[in-house]
Amino acid sequence: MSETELVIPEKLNIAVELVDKNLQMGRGKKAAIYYKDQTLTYEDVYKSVNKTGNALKNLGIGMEDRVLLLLFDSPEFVASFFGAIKIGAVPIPTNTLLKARDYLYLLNDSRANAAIVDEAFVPLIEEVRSELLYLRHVIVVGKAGHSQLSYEKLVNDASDELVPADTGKDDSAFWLYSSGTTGFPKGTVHLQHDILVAAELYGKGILKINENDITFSIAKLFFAYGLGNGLYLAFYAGASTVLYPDRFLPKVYFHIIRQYKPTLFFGVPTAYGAMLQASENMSDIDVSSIRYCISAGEALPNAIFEAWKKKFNLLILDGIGSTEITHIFISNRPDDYKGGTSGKPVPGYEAKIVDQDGNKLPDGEMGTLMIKGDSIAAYDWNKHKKTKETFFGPWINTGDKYYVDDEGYYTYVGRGDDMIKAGGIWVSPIEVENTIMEHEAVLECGVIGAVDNDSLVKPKAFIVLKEGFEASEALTNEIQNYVKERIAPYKYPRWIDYVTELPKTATGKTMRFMLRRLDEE
Ligand code: 3UK
Repeated sequence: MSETELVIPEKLNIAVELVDKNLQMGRGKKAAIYYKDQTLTYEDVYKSVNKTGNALKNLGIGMEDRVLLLLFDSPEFVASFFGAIKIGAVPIPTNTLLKARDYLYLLNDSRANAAIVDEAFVPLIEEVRSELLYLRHVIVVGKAGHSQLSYEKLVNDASDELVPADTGKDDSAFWLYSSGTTGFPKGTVHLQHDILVAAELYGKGILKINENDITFSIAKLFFAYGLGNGLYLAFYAGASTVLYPDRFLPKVYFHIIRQYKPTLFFGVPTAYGAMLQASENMSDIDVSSIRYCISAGEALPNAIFEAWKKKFNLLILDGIGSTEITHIFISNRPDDYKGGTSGKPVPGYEAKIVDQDGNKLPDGEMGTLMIKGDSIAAYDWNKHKKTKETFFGPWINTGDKYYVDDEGYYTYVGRGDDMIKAGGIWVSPIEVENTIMEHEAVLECGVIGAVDNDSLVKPKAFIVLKEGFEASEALTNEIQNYVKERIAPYKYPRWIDYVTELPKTATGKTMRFMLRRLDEE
């Protein structure tokens, strides 16, 4: 589609565009969400959104107030996300894999005055509650305690009619926290029109999503990737989505596919690798409903792309997206793909590869990938310097190193910073290093991304031990568990190398690029 076809109205509330519009289009009785053994129609969703919006309003929450969501993929997530947006408040879907200290940081940094949390997370919130500076209401999906409010009760008591807040296309709509190099995540501020642009350009433009589609995403809704796949790409087209609240295992993916018959399957490279392996001893696989598989989060190795095509006769369309750009902006497409590459820019976005001074490089040369497009976030909350380093007028610096070949395909080469993408999820080496450093045996350490047998990147630690401690498998296990207990478990180092010293700059900073070179040898 050309940019001119998408007209963004001045007055815009994205909850109305994605929910109410479907009723206006006669889809009230159509399935919007498949969840466990329930089917929720667009009318069901519309009412639950209105009720949740009213429930928040009744608590005094209004325009621009932040509402943190700590929820599993569920109808309550959808109602809370759009309910908040509909009243002009700003939902912040939050990673459910974190620890109490992380939630303390997120709640204080965002100054959310309400949080809607699943009962499973109540102990984590209560653990830090006395340190929370701004949070006024803890609304619990499930069993609420003394100092909390019951989501169910608030929603039951609320009206199912709600006039949307008078928001414009450039009002804040939602935030997503994304890990930064320092270890502290940054709140990425998205506006009302960002989702509209992403859904039109990528969802309709590349995937040709229509109301007959059923999407299924293994990336959860709290990830920018999952939020698109599992929610707004589907709702924008009046399609249906399968939501699954629990942890995934490769076999479970296949069972869900057989049960709900999705037409679009969204995975990450690590999951495709694990599914290929699990499929070896499964006899009840049926993927015949799938039109295309999609991969993002990290580069899809060509070997996985080829093996999947051979085994299931299905294409995996690799595309690169980011939290800041809302969704995928360079992608392979059904009729134009090349394994091992991210494909070509999604029409409506522009890409350029630049050198250190920001000058465009000739094709074939590796440099920093810059993107221009109208779904790019407005700024990073309360991070002025980071905002200046990232956003350049209509362009954004992705922080990724790419080159474009003579056929126009973009190939990912690596990050421009030390950040690690493991299983499609950000890991800050500094956060892992700081945690390992607290272990009594550790004198110094450096963490980098290293590749496994599937060519996928995972955290690896280089450790200098204190005098009196000896390297052993038992110590490795101990340090790995130590990390898992203290920070989100997926951040633990999969390998540990014990060394006598770390490469350092003159000022004493660990040179991670030297460790990466060491690792490649
Ligand atoms: C890396 C990729 C190579 C790259 C995301 C789809 O991953 C998403 O967002 P995040 O903010 O991370 C963004 C960064 O991840 N990356 C993502 N996809 C690819 N590298 N090939 C890929 N296909 O470093 C990028 O800057 O977590 C993915 C849709 C929405 C998203 N937010």
